[in-house]
Amino acid sequence: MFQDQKVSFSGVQPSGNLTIGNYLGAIRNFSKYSEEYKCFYCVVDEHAITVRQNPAELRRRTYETLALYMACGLDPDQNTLYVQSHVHEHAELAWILNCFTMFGELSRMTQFKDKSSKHADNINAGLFTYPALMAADILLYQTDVVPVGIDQKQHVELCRDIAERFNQIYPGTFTVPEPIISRSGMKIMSLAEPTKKMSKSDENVNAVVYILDDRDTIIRKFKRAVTDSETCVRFAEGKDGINNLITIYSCFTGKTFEEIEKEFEGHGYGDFKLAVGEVCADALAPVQTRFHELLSDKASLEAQMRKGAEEASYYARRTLGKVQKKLGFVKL
Ligand code: ATP
Ligand code: LTN
Repeated sequence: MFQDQKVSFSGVQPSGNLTIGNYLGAIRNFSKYSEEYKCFYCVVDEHAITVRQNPAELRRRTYETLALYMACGLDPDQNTLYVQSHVHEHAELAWILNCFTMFGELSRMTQFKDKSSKHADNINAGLFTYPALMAADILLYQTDVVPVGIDQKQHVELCRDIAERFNQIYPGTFTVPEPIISRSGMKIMSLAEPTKKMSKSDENVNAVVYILDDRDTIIRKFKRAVTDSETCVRFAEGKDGINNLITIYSCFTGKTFEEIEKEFEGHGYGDFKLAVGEVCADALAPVQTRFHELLSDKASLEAQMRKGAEEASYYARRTLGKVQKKLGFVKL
């Protein structure tokens, strides 16, 4: 579809304020592909409504997520940046793929199990079939690589199974995608419960560092991060809190774990926590400045959404048309 150029696709839900987990695990890695690949990065608002959203907040966060994509370095002239609900082919292909996805497969999804226990009063069918919509997002663009955090690996693997199943019946329809998980930002953990993923929907705001937190807040949150009763900064099994802080420091500075252990030899956790807070705040400062500039011009953001949706629709239409033809739908 792109004259031998490979395709990268990923998405982030506008379901909360974005965290440094989203930044290090996903968004920061998106721009790595901009030069060589044809890139589509989507604000997946249709995925977000699998749990109840406040309409005004969902709308605001959709603008914010697009602005953050750009503030994190994604150039809209080099990447197709758009909002999922602006390209109706996503929902249409999702229905078709639902018919090629098995109940047993969906039942095994960890995210479904987690979210249905968290939202026990609203275990809706959308929450259950969410991976079929995610597969549609990816397969519409004949995607080769999907940069995501490790928590999404299972969904991308299911997407591969769906693509292969479809291709077996209707050969040559979809490119089978690969998940790309960055080594460094694989899984950033909660600062309060370091065995749990840092998540934007966590109710404890002190467990989470948001990309838009100010410097003092970032430093205060790291100071309060849960660690252990040892005093020496070293990466080891069972030291989940310190391991998480070492990972974060390594992501922001590019230093290896060994270099970090050496740098903090003879220092206590207090010094180390302060250093982590400072490198994080320093790295996020330019992103925040650019974000506020972009957000202050809504008209430009909307023009951007329109341009992205037009570009994406062109490719999405082609794949959906091919799928409908293969299935035997009458084309007028
Ligand atoms: P929610 O809390 O609403 O489930 P989330 O914080 O998990 O949201 P998503 O929108 O589901 O965020 O994820 C966007 C991307 O960020 C995905 O690729 C996901 O793997 C990645 N990601 C999210 N949290 C982390 C984390 N703690 N560490 C590394 N990557 C993460
Ligand atoms: N399910 C993902 C968000 C998401 C996505 C995608 C990621 C929706 N569609 C397509 C990569 C590719 C999540 O919850 N983080």
